[in-house]
Amino acid sequence: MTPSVLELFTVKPPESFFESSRRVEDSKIVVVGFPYDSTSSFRVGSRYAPSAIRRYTCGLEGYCWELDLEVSEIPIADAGDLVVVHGDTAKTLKRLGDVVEELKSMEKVVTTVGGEHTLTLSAFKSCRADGLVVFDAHMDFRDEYPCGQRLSHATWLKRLCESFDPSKVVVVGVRAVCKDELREAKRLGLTFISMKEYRERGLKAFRDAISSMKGSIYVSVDVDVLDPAYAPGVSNPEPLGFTLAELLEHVWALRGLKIAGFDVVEVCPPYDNGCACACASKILLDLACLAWLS
Ligand SMILES: [Mn+2]
Repeated sequence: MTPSVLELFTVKPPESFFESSRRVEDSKIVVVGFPYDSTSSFRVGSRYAPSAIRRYTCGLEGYCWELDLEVSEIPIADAGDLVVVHGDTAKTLKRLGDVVEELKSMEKVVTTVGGEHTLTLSAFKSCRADGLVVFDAHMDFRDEYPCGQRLSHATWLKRLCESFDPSKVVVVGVRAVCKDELREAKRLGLTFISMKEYRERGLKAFRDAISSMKGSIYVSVDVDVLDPAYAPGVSNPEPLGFTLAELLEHVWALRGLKIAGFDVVEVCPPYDNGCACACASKILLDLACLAWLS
């Protein structure tokens, strides 16, 4: 029998997310690890995050107070890690896209755990959502980064918006940009909420931004949206970020929207003291609960 793309391009690690032993066929939410960090420009090591976060999800109490749901009640499966090709971002993203596509054809909600943020470019397209919500300290809207490199962790959103309406994207928690990308984001009509705006308007800024969203959404959480005090182990730490409670209030505000897929990216275990992995696990738990209720 010919193996499926999923069988061909994933490997099963010894532990599984949330200690799930369910099979992909018997689940609604399927988690895929993306152990890739070849375009990381500052602190490398997010390739180790899928296995580190797996371990932390097994140690976390799986009850979500806000949604009154326990992770064991959710049909969730761990499909293992993508077999990546280090140094070949295009090939690795194509492979992830094929795997996500196959899972979507089985009507699954796909969760990808990075790894670097470039994965969203591929996973979002294959999930075919109508809107995109990104939590990130950065805008990732540069045309090239570094100079001459069009496909990287700092350019993926610019590439994504070449084939997707930027007004259907909401980026939250922005505080680290260069002037050029800010100008370009405004020119193209990208919706974004800076930390400055959040401090002035609170959660209302986000509620207003998502009020016009229709159909299904994809949610991407770059853990560096949190303040480094809460999540020190990320690839590009930026001060003046959210507390985990502030971030989760935004996540809970998504209740009522249909979630087609989501990801949690940029945790960098070699620089972590356990806090970023614990935060990433909690974010995954609440998003999984939210996706199941949607
Ligand atoms: Mn970022």
